[in-house]
Amino acid sequence: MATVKDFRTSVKPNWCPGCGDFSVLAALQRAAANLDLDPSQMAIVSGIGCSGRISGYLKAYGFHGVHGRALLAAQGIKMANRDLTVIAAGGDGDGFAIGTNHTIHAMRRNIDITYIVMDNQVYGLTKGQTSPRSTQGFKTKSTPDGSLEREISPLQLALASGVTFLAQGFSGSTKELTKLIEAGIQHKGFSMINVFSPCVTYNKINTYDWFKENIVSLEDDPDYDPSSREMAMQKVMSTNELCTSIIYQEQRPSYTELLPNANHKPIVKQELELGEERFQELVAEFA
Ligand SMILES: Cc1ncc(C[n+]2csc(CCOP(=O)(O)OP(=O)(O)O)c2C)c(N)n1
Ligand code: SF4
Repeated sequence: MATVKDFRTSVKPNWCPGCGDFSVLAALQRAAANLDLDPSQMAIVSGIGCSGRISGYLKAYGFHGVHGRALLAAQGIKMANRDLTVIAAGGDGDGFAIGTNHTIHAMRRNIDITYIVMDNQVYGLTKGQTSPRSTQGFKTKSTPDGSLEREISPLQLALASGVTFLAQGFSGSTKELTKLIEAGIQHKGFSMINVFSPCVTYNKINTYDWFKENIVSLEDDPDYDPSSREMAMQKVMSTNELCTSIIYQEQRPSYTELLPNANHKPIVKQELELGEERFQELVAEFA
């Protein structure tokens, strides 16, 4: 049986004390242990940002990619070796600014990876500029008079893009977050988990206390049915996206299951030798 220790590296996170990303890392390690995953059969791909450093802190194959491009590498890895558990992770800037298109297309493609967004509603690594998740009026050095633009709505975006598993968690509730990550990893298809992960240094509005006062858990609503996309959309809109728990889940064939070579071995496990006869046949095709 795997333990949390199996997913720890010797590298000490350099996040600010109190950063919400610590809880995301802890929840991911705990979820991996609870699911008895093998670190050598797991890959984590991240973008650039404070949140993106997570790929160096989880013991698994790690790829610290380019800003906004975590999902590209993660999808490539999954297609080459669908036996791996693939996690993509990054900030709200990574996923909902520069990487928005990739997020949308990965969701409609329904490739079997888990995408964790550490949503602190600000750019942390580059020292506190406004992100597309910052609320209208949010003041930073880049918007001294307050952001003029409406914030993006990740949950509505996900539901409209055909996501098959959507959850939202909070770094102040690591237990609930662990359960959500476990469910996301177990889901066969694309799972997106948006996590309110406060930036204690640059976001003095959306703090732990603010979230505790404003978020509601859908688990408290006995009539809530996460298999209804319509109900999910209504709930997300009526709570102004401030809800946690599994918001929506449906089963649909994943991209890798639909691939024409789906019944063959994963690409990385296929024999490389062509054989002289087959080689000559190929050469003849292009002669
Ligand atoms: C192509 C590119 N554009 C911009 C940057 C600068 N940059 C690095 S991190 C970042 C935003 C970080 O915010 P977020 O993704 O929300 O992550 P956080 O640091 O808040 O966890 C930006 C704009 C970059 N590294 N590469
Ligand atoms: S700047 Fe913000 S997001 Fe970055 S490590 Fe510090 S608290 Fe976390």
